[in-house]
Amino acid sequence: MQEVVLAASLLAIALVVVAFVKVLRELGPGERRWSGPEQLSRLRGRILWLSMIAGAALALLTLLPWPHAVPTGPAVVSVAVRASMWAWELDPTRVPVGVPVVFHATSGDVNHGFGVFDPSGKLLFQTQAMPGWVNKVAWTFTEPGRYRVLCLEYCGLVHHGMMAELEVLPRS
Ligand SMILES: [Cu+2]
Repeated sequence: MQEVVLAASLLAIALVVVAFVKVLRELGPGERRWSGPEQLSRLRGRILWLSMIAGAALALLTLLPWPHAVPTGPAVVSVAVRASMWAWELDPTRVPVGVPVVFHATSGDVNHGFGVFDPSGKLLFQTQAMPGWVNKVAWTFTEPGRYRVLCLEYCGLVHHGMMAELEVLPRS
């Protein structure tokens, strides 16, 4: 499924690039310039191209490492996550530090956003909790402590009250 989305996205990006290049080629030399002095116009053009190339490179970097394999094996801890209006059910609610934890997130009613925050309140990772679908997300906690689960997608009146706690236990 992710491969299909990636292929469709790349195809759409390629179409936009083709259209952009076609328009650029059809413009006359005078039309290609921005108004203002020639040198400033060229500088603006270079800045535009550089920022587009840097943006594309940064976007590609976010895809690495590819494929986004979810770790498996005996060392992996699985946590079942079930969202519903307006509560989280996590099973188990305690996980060990330093071990890959794979969260299997789903929902019993509408879409929710499964977000896990560290004890200082920083968002570590998130995925959608959707009805009829299980999204997997893996995380290795490096510090023991009490982590908070909050809903990141508005899902009705008591959305703000959708909280749960996940305890990360120190190595025994
Ligand atoms: Cu919600």
